[in-house]
Amino acid sequence: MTGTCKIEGCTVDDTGKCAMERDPATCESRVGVGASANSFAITPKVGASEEGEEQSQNIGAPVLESTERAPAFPGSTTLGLDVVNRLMRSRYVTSIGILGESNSGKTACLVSLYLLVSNGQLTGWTFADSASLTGFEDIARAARVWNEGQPPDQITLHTEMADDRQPGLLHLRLKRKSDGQRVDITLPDLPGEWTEALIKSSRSDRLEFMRSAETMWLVVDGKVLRELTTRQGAITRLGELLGRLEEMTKECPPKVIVVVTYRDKGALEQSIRDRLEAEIGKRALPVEIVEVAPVADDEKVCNSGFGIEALLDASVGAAPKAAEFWPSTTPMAGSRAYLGYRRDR
Ligand SMILES: Nc1nc2c(ncn2[C@@H]2O[C@H](COP(=O)(O)OP(=O)(O)OP(=O)(O)O)[C@@H](O)[C@H]2O)c(=O)[nH]1
Ligand SMILES: [Mg+2]
Repeated sequence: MTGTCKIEGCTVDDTGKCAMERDPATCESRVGVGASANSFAITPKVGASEEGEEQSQNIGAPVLESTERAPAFPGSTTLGLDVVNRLMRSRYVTSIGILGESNSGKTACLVSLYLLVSNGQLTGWTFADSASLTGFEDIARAARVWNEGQPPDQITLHTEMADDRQPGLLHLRLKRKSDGQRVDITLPDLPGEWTEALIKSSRSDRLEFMRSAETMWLVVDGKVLRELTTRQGAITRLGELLGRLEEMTKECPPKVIVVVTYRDKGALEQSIRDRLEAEIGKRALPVEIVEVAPVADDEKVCNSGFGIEALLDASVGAAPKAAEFWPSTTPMAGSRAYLGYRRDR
């Protein structure tokens, strides 16, 4: 006898295979199987009915269990540099760089530009296309959430990057009404910390992509500039930022636009403007000052979106004046040099 089987050499206990090639559960040679063999004979019937019920319940259910997966991180809705590079290979794209401290109004300018162009409220431009509509929608969403008819305190939220080292870019294709020219622009939405790190510690590795920018917006918080106690600090930091930028873009200096927000608090006083210009004058970069109000608290002073079109025109250039097709030139006496040549001799 071997194990539970009476037959010498049967390995049913180890291998599960009966030496007599019978069903191990019902083989009579196995010790103690007789009784259980009967129960085996009955149970399959009960099991079969249960199984049948179970099967009928499972009709229409998914055939395979879904595998347990860790939730994926949401994809970035702004464009990565690789996508923008591909875009730039296919057509001319004007790259605009945006720098500015936290809460200066960088994102608000982007939201305002997007809302103005998507609602057809720019006089000289119309919307043609965008490769990052969801990116614009994401930053514009907060502007649409009103509390019982009141606009929110914060129109935009502090910009946070999914990847602290990779910039996210937004793309717009606009059609200039005056000459029908289509212009592609890319604009980054970066957190203010990137600019603050550039000013404080000259950290510019993350801003490498901005070296190719044709135009650079340096956004300055107009509220801080208007406040006497914070004014000098803001002007000094702007000067330092201009210095860093000059250093960064030595080979190909961009056109710089100092964008002063909070125009809804009134036009910048001449004395503040003079001090700004004096600080700017210390640098070699060409700089223009544009006052904007992407969001206006007081619409009596100016509407939301004030100055954004001027900023766009200053960034991509207004349409060149069309040359007169056939200018009439009345000949002046003695001006026909060829015919008059040596006539006097
Ligand atoms: N009234 C008024 N509010 C403004 C103006 N510009 C910006 N704001 C407000 O300032 C807040 C901060 O502006 P953001 O555009 O988020 O600032 P940011 O530079 O993107 O800030 P970070 O993302 O933190 O770097 C916004 O929620 C607006 O409500 C403006 O011209 N007028
Ligand atoms: Mg922001």
